[in-house]
Amino acid sequence: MLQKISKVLVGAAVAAALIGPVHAAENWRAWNIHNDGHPNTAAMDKFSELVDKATGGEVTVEVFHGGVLGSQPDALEQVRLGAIEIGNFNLGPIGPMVKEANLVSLPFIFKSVPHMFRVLEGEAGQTIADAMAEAGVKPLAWVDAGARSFYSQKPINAPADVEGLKIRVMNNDLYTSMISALGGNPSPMAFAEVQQALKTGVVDGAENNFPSFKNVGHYEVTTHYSLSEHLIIPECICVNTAKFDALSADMQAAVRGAAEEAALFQRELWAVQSEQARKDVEAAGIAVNEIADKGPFQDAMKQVYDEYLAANPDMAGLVEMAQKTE
Ligand code: BDP
Repeated sequence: MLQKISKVLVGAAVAAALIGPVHAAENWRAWNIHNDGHPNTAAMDKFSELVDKATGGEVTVEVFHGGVLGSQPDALEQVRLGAIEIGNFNLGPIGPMVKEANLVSLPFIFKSVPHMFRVLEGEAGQTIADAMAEAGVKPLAWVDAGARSFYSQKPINAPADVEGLKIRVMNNDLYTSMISALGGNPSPMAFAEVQQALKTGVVDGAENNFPSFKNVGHYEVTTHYSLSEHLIIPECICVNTAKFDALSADMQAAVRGAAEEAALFQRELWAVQSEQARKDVEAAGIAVNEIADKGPFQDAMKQVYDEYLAANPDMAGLVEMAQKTE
């Protein structure tokens, strides 16, 4: 009897060896705050498809849209802990957990979106990426999020127009300092609550790019969008570092390649859809105004930079690197 059992066991072991090592498939959950119709939603769906193909199904990614897995700061914490594996994150809410990432949250630090990508693709970007990976949120690819501008019930042309306004910002002390320096009252709040807050007058205004302004209906509860373009904050496809590092080298390359391809797709889509979003909100009655002189906004930020660098002297090198990048 014993002999029989051991023969069966040996047989099973031989069969397993012939089939090769058995990989348990990695089934990842992905966080995405956006809904259908937003370029990042399409890009995350594409990413999921590409990962499946590139890894032969060894890694799968199920994307949860509309922020159903939680607010952005909560989801970031979940990714750090490995409870959610991956997601499309904005670097704004990453600043409070990874100091280096805060470079991109300094108002007017970038001259344009292409300039922002040049900085990210250089040494400063590598420093940020390394620090994020160290903190458990590893960027696999950078994603475009355009420029953020103010919107409210009146046009904003000068800092004086912000005075006394309650403005919603994302969770990051740099944004509260930014609004205070303009004379406004900052109100940090989760993205999901902003539409209602604008509607009921809990806040007088907010700031975002055109696709997000449109996608979650902020344009339905405001009247003016003023092109301050005070923040150009990149986003990432970011993964829990330990989960990624545990993959074989081949699988890592496949997942990274899928993220890079999805990010390229996102950037193309972004260019087209942010133009379209602007046209759509204008057609719906939003008055978009250029700001003839952004100088006074930039001047007001001197105080933000001074306070920030006094508190974080070790960030001076990164700031200089970004400012010197052509
Ligand atoms: C959008 C970003 C998203 C942020 C949101 C916000 O894509 O990640 O959560 O702004 O303002 O543009 O909270």
